[in-house]
Parts: sequence; structure tokens; C-alpha cells
Amino acid sequence: MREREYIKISPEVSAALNENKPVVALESTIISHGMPYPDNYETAVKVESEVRQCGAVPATIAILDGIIKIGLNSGELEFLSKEKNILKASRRDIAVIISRQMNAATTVSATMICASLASIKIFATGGIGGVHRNAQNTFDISADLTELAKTNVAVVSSGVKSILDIGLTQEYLETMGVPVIGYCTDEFPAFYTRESGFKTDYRLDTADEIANMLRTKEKLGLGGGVLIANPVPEEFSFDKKIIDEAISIALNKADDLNIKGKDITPFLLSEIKNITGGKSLETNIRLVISNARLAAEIGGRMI
Ligand code: PSU
Ligand code: MN
Repeated sequence: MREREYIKISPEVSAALNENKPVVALESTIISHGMPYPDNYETAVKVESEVRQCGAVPATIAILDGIIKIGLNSGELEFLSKEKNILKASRRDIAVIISRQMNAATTVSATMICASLASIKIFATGGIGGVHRNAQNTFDISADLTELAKTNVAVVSSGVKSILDIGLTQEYLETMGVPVIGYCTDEFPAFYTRESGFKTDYRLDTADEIANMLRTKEKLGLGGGVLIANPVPEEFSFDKKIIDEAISIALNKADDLNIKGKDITPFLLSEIKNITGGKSLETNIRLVISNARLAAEIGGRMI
């Protein structure tokens, strides 16, 4: 394949793929742009070890010196955690970043593309991007949604943050034909909270059932992604009133400072962390770990 010259798969991930063992893809934007140092590094390591404990192999993905790296070593994870000039790559950025040999963390959309190039079928993240509030004026709709429409990777996330318009995000996913599965829930989770007031299309209560659904989709030749919505564990779920208030303050500040485009999500995450005295970061870390576990469990049942 021609893309091979741009991809380097780590020996551990490569062996797992060859031996048909479960591999879970992990993104790097959450490391470089979603959390501060050193929490980002510690989380990246913890998430990988959670995947291993569940019997799968973690494949954290990033673009380093213009090479798509599938499976990173601890030095590379540390570099992505500490370095200030890491770009944030979604689909449209990949070719420029590779041709110019730059460094980038991959968002959900770019991670899906890279995972799919490496034949990895399941991917765990915190929350996906979605339709932003006021998108009717800003047109700000995350490229994660269009990627879910076309790239054949199942994404485990804790829904979408209420910094976004959850209702419009769901409508968009429906239009794009993306199956949305609630894991042990009838509600579409809102990242920091288990409830959002919006329902999911389908509820499946076991990793087995989800793996079975994914296999069925594969056999039918239905392309595109699947969104598996795993609510944050109860004990780390936020009080809805408190988080909504923090989100609203952060959104107003972003508006005042005229923050737009790819800077908005990192800005809001960092503001919300400051407003909640670090509590939102703790929730974020816990839900990523929980998503990694579920992805590993599903991955193990897809083989
Ligand atoms: N959700 C988080 N933390 C993050 C992201 C989402 O809790 O860091 C990242 C993901 O990589 C997602 C990206 O793909 O933000 C979406 O960015 P945008 O809204 O600019 O499309
Ligand atoms: Mn955007």
C-alpha cells in the first residue's frame, strides 16, 4: 500500500494485529490540547495500562515528524504532553502535516482515519466533537461527525459535552447514518453528567451485544463509524446545575475573547477546569479510563 511509507506501527501493536489480538486505538488531542501537564501524561499512561489489564493492546496515535505513529513509547507520550507547539490535526490537516514533517496530535476524526489505515476497529476517547451551540451562525460543526459518517471505526465516548448543542449533534448523526448505541443507558450522556435529557436510539447492556452488532454491520458491508455512548461512572458524575453554570461562564468568556475554530474546545476545557477547581479534569480522566476499558472488552469479543 502506498500509504505505508507514512505509517509506523509499533512492534507491540504490529504483533497484536498479526496475531489477531484485540487492539484499541487512542487519540492524542486529549493529551496535547485537552489536559494540562502532568495530568495529561499520567492519564495517557493510565489509559494504556487499563487497556492492557483488559487483555487488549493500546495504540495511541499521533503524527510525529510527519509520520503517523500507531502505538507510542513513553518518550513520545511525554513529548506530546509537554511540548507547546503540537498542532491539532483533523482530516483536512493530515496531508499538510505529513508533507511538511510536522508534529500533531490527532483529534477523533484524524485518529479514526489512522486507525482505519492500520486495520484497528475500535477506538476509545473522552468525548467526541459535535455541533456547537449557535452553529446556525458560526457553522461550527466538528469534523468528527462527518468522519463518523464515512470511516469504519467504532468510537467509545461519554457522549458529547454540553458545551455543544446535544440535540443538533444527534440530528446530524442521524442524517449521516451513524448508529448511536447507549451502553447500559437509555439516555445520550453529556460527558460530565450521565444524563442529558436526550435519548439514545438503542440501548445495549453488554460488551457481547455491542460486539455482535459491530460484527453484523461488518458482514452487511455497512461502512462508516458507530458511536458507543458510555456514561461517566456514577461516582464521578457532575451535578448538572454546577457544570451547566461553569459551561455557561466559559462560553461567555470565549465569546468575549472571540475564540473560534479549533481553539474553542481546548479553551473551554481549560476554563471549565479552572471554574470547577480541577474537578472537571478528574471527571474527564475517569471517563476516559472507563471508555478505554469498555473498548477493550468489546475489542476482545470481536475477534
Ligand atoms: N473532548 C474532550 N477532550 C478533547 C476533545 C474532545 O473531552 O480534547 C478533542 C477530541 O480530540 C475531539 C476534538 O476530536 O477535541 C474536537 O475538536 P473540535 O471541536 O475542534 O472539532
Ligand atoms: Mn470546530
